[in-house]
Amino acid sequence: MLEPVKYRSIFISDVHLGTLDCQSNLLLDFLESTECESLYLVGDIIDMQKLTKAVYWPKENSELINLVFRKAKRGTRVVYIPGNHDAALRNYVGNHFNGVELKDEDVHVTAQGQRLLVIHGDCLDEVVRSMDWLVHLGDKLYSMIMVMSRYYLYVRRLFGSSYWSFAAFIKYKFKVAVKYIERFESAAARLSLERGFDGIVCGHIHHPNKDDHGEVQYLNTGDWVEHCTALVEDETGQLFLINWLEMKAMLEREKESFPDQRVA
Ligand SMILES: [Mn+2]
Repeated sequence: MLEPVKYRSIFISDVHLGTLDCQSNLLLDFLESTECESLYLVGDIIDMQKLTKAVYWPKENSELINLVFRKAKRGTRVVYIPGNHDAALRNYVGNHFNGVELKDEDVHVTAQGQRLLVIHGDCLDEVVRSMDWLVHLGDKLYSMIMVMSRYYLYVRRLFGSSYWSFAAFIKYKFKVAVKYIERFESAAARLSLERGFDGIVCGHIHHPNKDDHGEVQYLNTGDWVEHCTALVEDETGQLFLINWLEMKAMLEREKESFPDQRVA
């Protein structure tokens, strides 16, 4: 076991515990390998929406929850900001559970004095919603085209080869997704600016990113379904977006190169 990496704060979101895709074993590994003063759970941690339909709860999920409570007990400030998949917890905002604070939003002040608004981000859906129909239309079109592709040769013969291009459709779909992300990011940055913050930390769209939008910083923690990312702040107040799989590989390589330094 490597010595835990120390951070001032750690932000994670979109873990979706209770779904098959959740990488709870990797998150468990990440939280066991790190220590911090503040741990922000930025929404969609427990997927209560999915759990009401089917229960999928491997033992790592319980271990993970126990570890978070243990960290809170040992003095880590743990803030849980419910998202849309764990919205039921919003009824308990303002309460503490075993040292875990439940909040609608929070303000994090970095060691450099930057004031960051911390929200899950589903409140921005309203602003971005106008794109929704386009995304859904894209999905519908995609399934339709998948079915149609079985008859591709037939269709081609019927209408000529230039009737439609699958590659062009994929390109279009990608453009819609990119546009959606861009709109979410600028809506978040705008909110941060309007409310007088230096930046915004959010999740929700499963797209990790750290970017400057004019005067404000946009920080998205990503997710533990696909990306396995976290936003971390070091002692000096610098913020980094880390990918746990890449970082773990790097730490292990370091340990191999300097074995003595790690013995303590
Ligand atoms: Mn969400």
